[in-house]
Amino acid sequence: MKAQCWKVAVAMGVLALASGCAQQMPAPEESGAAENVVAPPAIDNAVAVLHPTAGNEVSGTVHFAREGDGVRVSLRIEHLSPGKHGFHVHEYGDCSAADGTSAGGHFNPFDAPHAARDAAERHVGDLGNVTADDSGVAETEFVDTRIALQGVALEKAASILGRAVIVHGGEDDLTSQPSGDAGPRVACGVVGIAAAPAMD
Ligand SMILES: [Cu+2]
Ligand SMILES: [Zn+2]
Repeated sequence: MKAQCWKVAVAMGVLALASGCAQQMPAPEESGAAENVVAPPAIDNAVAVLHPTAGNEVSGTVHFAREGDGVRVSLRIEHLSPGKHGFHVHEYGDCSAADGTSAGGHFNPFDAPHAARDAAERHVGDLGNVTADDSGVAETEFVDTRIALQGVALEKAASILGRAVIVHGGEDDLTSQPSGDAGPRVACGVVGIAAAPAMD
């Protein structure tokens, strides 16, 4: 970049680069490998499509959307037994095992105890329970400030991209270690990057 251009760039920020000065920048191919490494973009939306583990029929969709200082979780899960079911983010985005155990334990990057979603100390993945009605459907939404999406930096929060959402056959008692004694894993889905929701 020529010296004149630097002065304009300093004065105007990136706008200068977007206009005339940009044409004097070296093309990316010419500038060496290091400059082809870009910071990961911020992610505003993610989704986990839940598939049943062996012997179960539980399925559903969980949407994650950045909202203020947190992430809004919106879910609909079907074919559950009526009542409460443990609902967590587990460490690995691997639903390959028939019983879902390949997803590992609860996502716990800060070495905290298992606890309720509103506890001061908890696994990042501790999202408590979802409650299915008499027809086996759980449908709810809430905002959580401990799970995050890429590009969000909150205290004691961590990105859940690439991890797995697990739904359990039983209720998370919110106290038993290490995972709330919530019973078998009945559905599993990997958290992936999603498009922004379509506007109505
Ligand atoms: Cu779990
Ligand atoms: Zn936990």
